[in-house]
Amino acid sequence: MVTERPRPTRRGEIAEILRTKAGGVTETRDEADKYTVVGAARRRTFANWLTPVAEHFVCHRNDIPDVDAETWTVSLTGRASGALSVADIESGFPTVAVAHTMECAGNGRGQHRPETGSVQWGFEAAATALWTGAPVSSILRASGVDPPNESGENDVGDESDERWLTAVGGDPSDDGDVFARSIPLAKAFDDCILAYEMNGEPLPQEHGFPVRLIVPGWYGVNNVKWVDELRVMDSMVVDGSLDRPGEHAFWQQVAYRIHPRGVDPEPNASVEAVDTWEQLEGAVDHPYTFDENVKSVIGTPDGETTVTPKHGAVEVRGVAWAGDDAVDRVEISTDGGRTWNDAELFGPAYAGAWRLFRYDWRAEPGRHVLLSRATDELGRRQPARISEPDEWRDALDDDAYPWNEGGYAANAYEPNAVEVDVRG
Ligand SMILES: Nc1nc2c(c(=O)[nH]1)N[C@H]1C(S)=C(S)[C@@H](COP(=O)(O)O)O[C@H]1N2
Ligand SMILES: [Mo]
Repeated sequence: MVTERPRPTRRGEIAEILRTKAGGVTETRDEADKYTVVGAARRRTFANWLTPVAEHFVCHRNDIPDVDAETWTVSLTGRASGALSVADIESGFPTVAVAHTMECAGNGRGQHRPETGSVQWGFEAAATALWTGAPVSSILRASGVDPPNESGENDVGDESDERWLTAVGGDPSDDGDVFARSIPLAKAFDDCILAYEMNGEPLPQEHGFPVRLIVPGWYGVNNVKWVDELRVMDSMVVDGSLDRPGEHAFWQQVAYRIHPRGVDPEPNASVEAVDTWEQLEGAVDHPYTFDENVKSVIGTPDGETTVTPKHGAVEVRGVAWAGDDAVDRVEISTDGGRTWNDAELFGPAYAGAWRLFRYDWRAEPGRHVLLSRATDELGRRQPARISEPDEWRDALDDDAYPWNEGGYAANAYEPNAVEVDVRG
């Protein structure tokens, strides 16, 4: 399996995306020259709840497929059966919309020291959009799949139901790794959709046209673009799971696993815990990047211009999210982390999407370092920094996020500080 090969065509894709997104995004450095990656160009993207398509980051490994929406089909396989055209998906099922904060599991990788290679994201690979489509639960019921349990209460990670939904992308893979990702069937039934619109516009090519999976509150990688197969299985995808050529397990079992240096994670059929943080705390040896860890980013002031207080105050505004858990609290420091004050949460509160926060800062003239840190409803607070390599899980006891070889799921707050000049 060769996964280090550069992909020359990514340059053309990035140029085209930069053109259509007209300044809303900027290119991010990819050490390996493999990914099509652009992220929010300005910190101010994080001062708003809804991210315009033009400011929404893009991340993928293979070329965008050349799609004919008239002939595209989504095959239902494994314990499901049938095939759906795009027209079937649009008109044969209820139309719903979900809000979803998409965050690349590699967001924050560029904050690891030493560097971990690959795409050097800071905090720019996160965005919230409204996605319109058909509920996965409706599609699966219609294709003969029993819901996870009779009560209809889908407890995500419920160990009594070991079934998984594997979504497969129709993107061509030059190194033979099929883009396939598995999520527990309970999550799929709970709130996932097959989306064909983004913020009320037809799904753009680079975001998965004609249909993509949306997994609210779960890391970007689970949100398979250009879906052409949904397979209901008794385990996560492993090599040989699919009826198609190529390697099937790379994106689930090798890449996007959180592990220390020099480790090759073992593939698993299933896991004891789905919640990424619970896995990190010890439930799973080398965690899978499923739901997003609690995190926050200040959007304004953005540090680019000197600010003038109004009536003595400057509004500090930003966003905080916690995957499919709720954000409980956001604290702001305006003195580099010495003291903290509670911010107010406001605006929409959809499961799987970020919250806005604001704080009235009585700002004195001079230069100040602003920080935000969020706590989720389970009491888990963002760590201050990313650890040294090799501390692994012990880092968590030391208010640090474990440095890991793939640079995944980092949620430390100090690297996202903003320096602000206040006019006298
Ligand atoms: N088919 C397919 N789906 C994919 C990918 C990919 O390479 N191929 N990249 C994933 C990753 S790593 C991320 S972070 C999200 C990004 O979604 P966006 O480009 O719409 O922001 O798409 C995911 N879905
Ligand atoms: Mo990603």
